[in-house]
Amino acid sequence: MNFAFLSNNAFLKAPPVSDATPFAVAGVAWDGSVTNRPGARFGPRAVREASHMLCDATHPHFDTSPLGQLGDAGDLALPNTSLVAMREAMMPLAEALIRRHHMAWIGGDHSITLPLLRAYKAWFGRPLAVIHFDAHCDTWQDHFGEPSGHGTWVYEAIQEGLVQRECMVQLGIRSAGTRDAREYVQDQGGLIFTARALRGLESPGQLAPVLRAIRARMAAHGHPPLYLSLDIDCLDPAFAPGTGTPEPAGMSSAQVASVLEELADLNFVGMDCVEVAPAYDHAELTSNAAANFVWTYLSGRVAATRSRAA
Ligand SMILES: [Mn+2]
Repeated sequence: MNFAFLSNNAFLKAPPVSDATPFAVAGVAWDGSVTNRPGARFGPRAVREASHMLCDATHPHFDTSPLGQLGDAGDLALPNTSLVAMREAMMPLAEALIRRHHMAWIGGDHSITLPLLRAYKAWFGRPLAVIHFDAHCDTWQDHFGEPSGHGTWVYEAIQEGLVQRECMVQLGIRSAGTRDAREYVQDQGGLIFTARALRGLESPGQLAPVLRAIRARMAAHGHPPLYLSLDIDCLDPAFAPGTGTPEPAGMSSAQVASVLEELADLNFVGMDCVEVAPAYDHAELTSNAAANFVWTYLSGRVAATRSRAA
């Protein structure tokens, strides 16, 4: 099975995954659960392509490069139409990679995060903390007549006990939605920083109260294994037009970068970057932003490992 949209390039031109690559990237080229514009199945290929501009991949903030420790596992071979069949097929593939590598997953639509969290919970034997960037709360309990989709995973993950509720943190939320959906995470004990609450806070200094609150929350709960789920539509469409459900008045690339860089020492165990739909992109803005965030995350992990060893 080899669909035309699967990638034949590699993130940062990294070699294939092996025992010599503690970090790995894998694509999940699935977009069968989108509610508006389809096309995120082409995300992995576009994000990898964009990553090639990063050359030696030495990150200017961390002064380190993931290259040398990073492998690319390619795109997971998955069924193409059924959400249930996709998730079933994905679990053993994800588990095998999680056991051997610190993973960055490139979507695909956001429905891939639920099976990933199931795999992480099984591996760690405990619920995870999650930092979730998104324009959408993804706490809807009905997906246009279906029980599950790309806008339900937060609700499902909390209901299933995959997430430690107090350590569920959302940033950038701003889409239409009723109060019970929009504020569900907060009602469950978690933290929400809406796009409106984050307006004008872009530098590390401006974001200090937000960063402090997130750190305090993780510390208060003993720093559970922390997962980053980054929906590229957290960004304003000016920064990321190439996505299925764009929402104006969103975050800036610099704002997201500040958060990722400043929190890089937290106990991250994996990440995904989802919802890049290249057909709606302009000048590769969106895939460049996604590649940059995945690279920043991986560079931060390498830097954190280095400082722990020192
Ligand atoms: Mn979204």
